[in-house]
Amino acid sequence: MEVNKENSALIIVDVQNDFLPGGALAVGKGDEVIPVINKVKDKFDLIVATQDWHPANHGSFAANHEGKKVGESISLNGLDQILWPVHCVENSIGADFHKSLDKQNWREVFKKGSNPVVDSYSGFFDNGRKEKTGLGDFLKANGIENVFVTGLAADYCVKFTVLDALDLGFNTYLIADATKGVNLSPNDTLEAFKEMETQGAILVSSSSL
Ligand code: VGL
Ligand code: ZN
Repeated sequence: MEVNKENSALIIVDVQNDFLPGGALAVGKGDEVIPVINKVKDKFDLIVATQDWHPANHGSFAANHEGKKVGESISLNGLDQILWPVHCVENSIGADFHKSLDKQNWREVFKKGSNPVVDSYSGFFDNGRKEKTGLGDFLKANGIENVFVTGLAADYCVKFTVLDALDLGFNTYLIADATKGVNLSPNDTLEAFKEMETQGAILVSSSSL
């Protein structure tokens, strides 16, 4: 398929050091998405990125709940919350985008997860859907109808970004070879792919664009 540059955007989700091998919340083979994203980028005029950006006291960190371990769930402000290792703390190296990621021509970066009492997987809203990041309005203001989603992690932030994009009425494509999952359970990424497809996302490979 040919990407229509006029009304299509590339969304790069959370390609940050902490989600890459060696990082605090490393996604297996997460680094393999970088050359794919760098290459596919040339097909787009409008490129945006999201950045997980937590204060040190964030409620999604197991370390901030006495006696709780990574992977356990709690209720955070009324929402189910999986507890994660400390990651993507604002202004830390872990929160930086990977140095090999080509940031040329990025139009805007949307930070998420700054509110200590609510997590934010989607690039559009927090998990309670109370606050917008501005990404949806930005895309609409720029005449975008088609979004192509890439990045980390397939089973969390990429999935929820895709589901919200669909909900907001965008024709939503997942570039399947430009994402990798955390896989807390072994099949999580496969299940996430299925769920996104069921909800209307179109899975494409970068070589088909
Ligand atoms: C993410 C867990 C916690 C992600 C962010 O980017 O997928 N996952 N924070
Ligand atoms: Zn996070």
